[in-house]
Amino acid sequence: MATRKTAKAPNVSADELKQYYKDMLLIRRFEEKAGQLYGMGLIGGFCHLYIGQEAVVVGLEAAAGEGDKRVTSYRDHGHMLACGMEPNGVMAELTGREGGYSRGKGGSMHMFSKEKNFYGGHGIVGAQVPIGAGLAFADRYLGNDRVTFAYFGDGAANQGQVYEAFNMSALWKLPVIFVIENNQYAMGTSQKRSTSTDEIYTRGAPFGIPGEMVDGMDVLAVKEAGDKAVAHCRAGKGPYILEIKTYRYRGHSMSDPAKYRTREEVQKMREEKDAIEHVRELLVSGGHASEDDLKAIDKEIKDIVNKSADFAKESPEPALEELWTDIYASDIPQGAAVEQDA
Ligand SMILES: Cc1ncc(C[n+]2csc(CCOP(=O)(O)OP(=O)(O)O)c2C)c(N)n1
Ligand SMILES: [Mg+2]
Repeated sequence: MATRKTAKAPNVSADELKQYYKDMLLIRRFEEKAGQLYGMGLIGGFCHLYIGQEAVVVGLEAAAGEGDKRVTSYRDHGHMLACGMEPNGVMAELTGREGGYSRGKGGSMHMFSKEKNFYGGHGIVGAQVPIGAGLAFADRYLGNDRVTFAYFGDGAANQGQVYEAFNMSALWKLPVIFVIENNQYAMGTSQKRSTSTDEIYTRGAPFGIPGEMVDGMDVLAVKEAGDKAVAHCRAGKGPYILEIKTYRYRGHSMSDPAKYRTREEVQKMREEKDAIEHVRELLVSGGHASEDDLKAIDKEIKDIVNKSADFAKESPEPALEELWTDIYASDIPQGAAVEQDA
């Protein structure tokens, strides 16, 4: 395949590089399996695959620290796996089974993990952005140095509520990184047809929010930009925008015939820009992994994914009584004694 040069020598250890490779491969193989299960009728409803975009979430998760939060859209399986949620629980949720993260009641777009600080999975375009600002507000209020990653798409970047969230975040110096996953399409509408600028990251400027564009097919570039954004937020300087240029190889959802772009366009991205191939080349050319090592990793990942599919198939459908659970929160902290900023 055509090689793409990384701007500079990777500033990460061989172990880190290998970990990025594994993390991205897990997302890809997991989603390929989800696509198969969908085709077999084992997954119903909507299912939006993340294949092609893996470097975005893996690079940013590598920049995140303990206690940091994340919230995203319906294209969310990659985010869940990258923040450490269990493949078994995610696959079981996709198939609507009791062993799933929402006990089979949420499906692809509605999974959460309090333990991993993953706040969904949201089907309303852009709705997660003010939620991200709210999560960051909570951390600012509590006086800790946690950071929230609020992911959204290029299409969502044209939503009014995004700018309301920008305004309040800037005003209150909230520790939130607005991550625009610019995969260049919003359903069948290309960025060129929908968006007034091809530099969406500049839209924070009127609010005084710094931003930058990042190559989302290069996990190292994403990690580096993530480190910078995290340091900015942790230092109490307020929000930061990362517009990460990426590409989805599959349709918008499983039911998209993808008539709005050519096969050649997709093929070219896969052949020339694929983020996983990029790291594979760095591992091999740097002498960090042999072809046999990579085969072993591939097998290890496939085993995890196959096990998650078996787990999902074996998990029962939720019992009827589940209809009445998880409706109201029962453990809302009352009058938590937190001191407000002066
Ligand atoms: C408020 C709202 N309007 C419209 C839709 C229908 N819809 C679902 S996804 C989508 C496109 C969003 O594109 P983008 O933000 O670029 O994210 P991507 O799917 O590319 O990850 C639209 C219009 C919706 N779910 N919610
Ligand atoms: Mg998009």
